Amino acid sequence: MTIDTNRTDELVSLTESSTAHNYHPLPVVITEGEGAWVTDVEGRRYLDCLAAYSAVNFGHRNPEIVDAVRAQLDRITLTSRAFHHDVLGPFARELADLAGKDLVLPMNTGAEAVETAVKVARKWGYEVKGVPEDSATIVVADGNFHGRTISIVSFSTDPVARTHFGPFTPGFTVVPYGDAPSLADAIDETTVAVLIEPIQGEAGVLVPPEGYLSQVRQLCDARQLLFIADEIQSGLGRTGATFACDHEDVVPDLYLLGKALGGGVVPVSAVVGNEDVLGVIHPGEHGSTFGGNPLACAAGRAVVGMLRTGEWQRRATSLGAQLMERLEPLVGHGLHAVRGRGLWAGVDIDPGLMTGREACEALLAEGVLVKDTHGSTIRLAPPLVVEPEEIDLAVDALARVLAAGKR
Ligand code: IF1
Repeated sequence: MTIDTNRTDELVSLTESSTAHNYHPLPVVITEGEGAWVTDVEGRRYLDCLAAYSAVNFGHRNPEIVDAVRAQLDRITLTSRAFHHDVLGPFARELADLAGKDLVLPMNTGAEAVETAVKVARKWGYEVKGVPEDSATIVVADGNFHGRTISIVSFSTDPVARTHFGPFTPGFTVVPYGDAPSLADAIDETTVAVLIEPIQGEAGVLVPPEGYLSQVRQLCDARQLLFIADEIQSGLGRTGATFACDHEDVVPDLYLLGKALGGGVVPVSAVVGNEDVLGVIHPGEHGSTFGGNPLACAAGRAVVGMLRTGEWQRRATSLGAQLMERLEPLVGHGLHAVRGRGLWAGVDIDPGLMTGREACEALLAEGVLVKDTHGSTIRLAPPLVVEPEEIDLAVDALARVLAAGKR
């Protein structure tokens, strides 16, 4: 049966003729979503195993989040921070309490949270630690992904993210990820912070060696540095804990949150920390038009409320165990390796079999949406509402794709 793809083709060419080509999407045009499933303009359904890079942890159009946002839409959506509004205080207190911290600095995108943290760390370095003015350095890890702004790509190690975007922002030192001794060696009198992802997402869901986060924490304590954990992708339930740092009982000085904090409905990000760090920022020194807006805070409150009971974290743990149990037997049968934590897996396909993109296209034809990272690695991160039988469906589809690729 030939499927009519006119509508898809029409919309793809309209998009491609009307937008800058900063992405190379798979040839699917999505028009609806609910829970872990999306539907394209031809009426075909797909299991979404990307969840917008963990921004849709709670499922497409989660009813609790949509209801909270819908109610806020009928009250007020934006005041700017020139005035108070009645949702920011409750949201910030509830989020700070979830993180065991004093204060929240609300922003919108993950990159803004990262940029905010860089500014806070530098200011803290000059005003609290006493680092000489304009000399602050921050240690970051190779393979990092923290966003797309000029300062953030200044410390990226991915040529695709950096080429022809110079000149770059100084003040960053790159060390191998997961290697505490090299981190120790990189610290000097100008160092003010260490910024890392507790699990590297874009690098392919790289879980650092057990104890690495604790070593980073100890080094930061010993050398009076801020430990900044970018939990924008790893946080808020994805790894089976509220924060990925929780797996080592490590508490960073600043949590960077985003993506799922807005429930996949509105952009919400935040820098969460204690007064002795975030207190270096005074009125007029930092902010954003939409940061902490009522609509964002309504979504954020719903998300924080959902995370408070631990059920979403437990769900990610059990579904993640099932996912890994199903993936592991494929190693040596088309897969080179699988790794991950909670409901988040990085899958290295045998490069001789197919590229990551080819795997994504083949899985698309099987009704499963995934995204490659680099080379032949794909990530699997369905919304945490996914059902056990749907985990099986996704892995069965991958097994079929690998078997077909072998011929
Ligand atoms: C794209 C992946 C890319 C992030 C971490 C900060 C940010 C991100 C750990 C910035 C954003 C997104 C960006 C998006 C695709 C996705 C991504 F890593 F998740 F896979 F690009 F590498 N810290 N990651 O993962 O947050 O400003 O985007 O809200 O740029 O295509 P943002």
